[in-house]
Amino acid sequence: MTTRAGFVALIGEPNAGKSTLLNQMVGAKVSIVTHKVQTTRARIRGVALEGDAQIIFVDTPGLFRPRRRLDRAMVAAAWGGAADADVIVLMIEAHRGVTEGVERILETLTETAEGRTVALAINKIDRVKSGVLLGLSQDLNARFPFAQTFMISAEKGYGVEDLRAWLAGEMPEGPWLYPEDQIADLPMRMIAAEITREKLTLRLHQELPYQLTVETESWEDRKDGSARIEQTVYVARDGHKGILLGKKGETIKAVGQAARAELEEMLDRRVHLFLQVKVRPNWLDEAARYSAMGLDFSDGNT
Ligand SMILES: Nc1nc2c(ncn2[C@@H]2O[C@H](COP(=O)(O)OP(=O)(O)OP(=O)(O)O)[C@@H](O)[C@H]2O)c(=O)[nH]1
Ligand SMILES: [Mg+2]
Repeated sequence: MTTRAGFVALIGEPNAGKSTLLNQMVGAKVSIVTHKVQTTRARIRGVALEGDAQIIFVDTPGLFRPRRRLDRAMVAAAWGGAADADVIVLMIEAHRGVTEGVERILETLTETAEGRTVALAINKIDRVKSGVLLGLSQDLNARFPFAQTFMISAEKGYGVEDLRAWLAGEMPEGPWLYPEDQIADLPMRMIAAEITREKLTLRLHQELPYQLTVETESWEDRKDGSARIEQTVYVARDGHKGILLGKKGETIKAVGQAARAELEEMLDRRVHLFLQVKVRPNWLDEAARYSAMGLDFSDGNT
């Protein structure tokens, strides 16, 4: 049997639904999802099989105008993912249409993606009347030579199979790159940290989710089959620590419970999760924090 294998980068504005699509393609939660922008911080791979093809989806951080070092490193990671991929899928939100952000992405694609296979996925079609889709698709196709256009709902799964089947056909011939049963290549320690960050992002308001990072400090597989996991949440200010802890530690407790419940389900075993909050005013400029997130610190240089 001839096999195929290749990389598909999912790019788009923050919140476009890239991580939701990755999870839908893989059939499991590999990348965290929230209703807030800039949830994904680094490239996250998920593996899907379609007939004789192994498709390695690369979820990327959203593309936006970066302000901080972390933002720049995230945007660089996203474009880096696109540069390495066999196929790029640009995701657009149907109800938002061609925003300024989308225009900027199309400009960069025009400059950098010459001769590459770029597909358009108009996502969240469940949020619009079908009448608007044709016009949006025509508008976008007039702006960039997309190889193919798909109308999808990453969340509901509409159109996702068609997209996957088409992508499989675009994959170059070659041996599979991951074992057949592997769906992700992020270390479990990192997935565990991401899950905690997802729960923090869901619970905290305004700027706070963007001012913190989570690292797994230790992971002990115990004799009784349970896992003991210690994590540190780094925040930049004393005030943030107070908000994170909440009254009588209620907030951090609720976050820990939600993260633990999800980890237990994912790992199918008992989990003891310990969260510690550390104030580290300069964590956003510390190289070690970036490598823990899977980002290149030097990408943040101006
Ligand atoms: N209604 C609707 N909501 C969707 C769909 N796909 C994703 N969403 C929602 O859109 C929000 C953002 O989804 P994500 O998958 O985190 O988006 P993202 O592109 O990965 O965002 P960043 O990581 O911030 O760049 C979440 O609340 C999703 O549930 C869809 O097809 N329909
Ligand atoms: Mg994401």
